[in-house]
Amino acid sequence: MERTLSIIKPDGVERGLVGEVITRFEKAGIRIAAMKMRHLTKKEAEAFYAVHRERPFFDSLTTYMSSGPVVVMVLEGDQVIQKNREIMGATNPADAAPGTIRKDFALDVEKNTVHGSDAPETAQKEIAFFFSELEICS
Ligand code: YYY
Ligand code: MG
Repeated sequence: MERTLSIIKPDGVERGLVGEVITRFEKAGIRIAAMKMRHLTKKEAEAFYAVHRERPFFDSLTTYMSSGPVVVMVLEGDQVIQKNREIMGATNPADAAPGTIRKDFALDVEKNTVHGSDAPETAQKEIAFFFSELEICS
């Protein structure tokens, strides 16, 4: 059993896609173990995406991620890190496979509707960024 962090980004919340995204997870047999809504500060968004600090898109990305509320979830399941990445699709919706969340809903490479951890170490770090162990229902 594995855990990953999922975020429905401001463009997803604003366009009323929360239910649609969660439905896709649940239909894939993924369990939601924790969930909350947050409006990140710019500083929090910068801390969350610190690994991208040197990238040219960092300021725009963190301004966008703090522009409105997000829904943050811990997903649980067998190989859920990889499974979630598959359901999300490629970072750039132009490259995303048909039937993925990003192909169906992302507006562009920045406003791409969802975040998902990319490896076990990052999943652990990202979950701890938002949730205490007590908030996770295993
Ligand atoms: O993990 P994933 O979200 O698929 O992509 P990352 O390469 O980790 O980039 C994080 C985040 O940064 C991406 O979801 C949108 C934004 N971004 C961007 O705005 N422009 C790029 N050229 C690459 C990434
Ligand atoms: Mg990433």
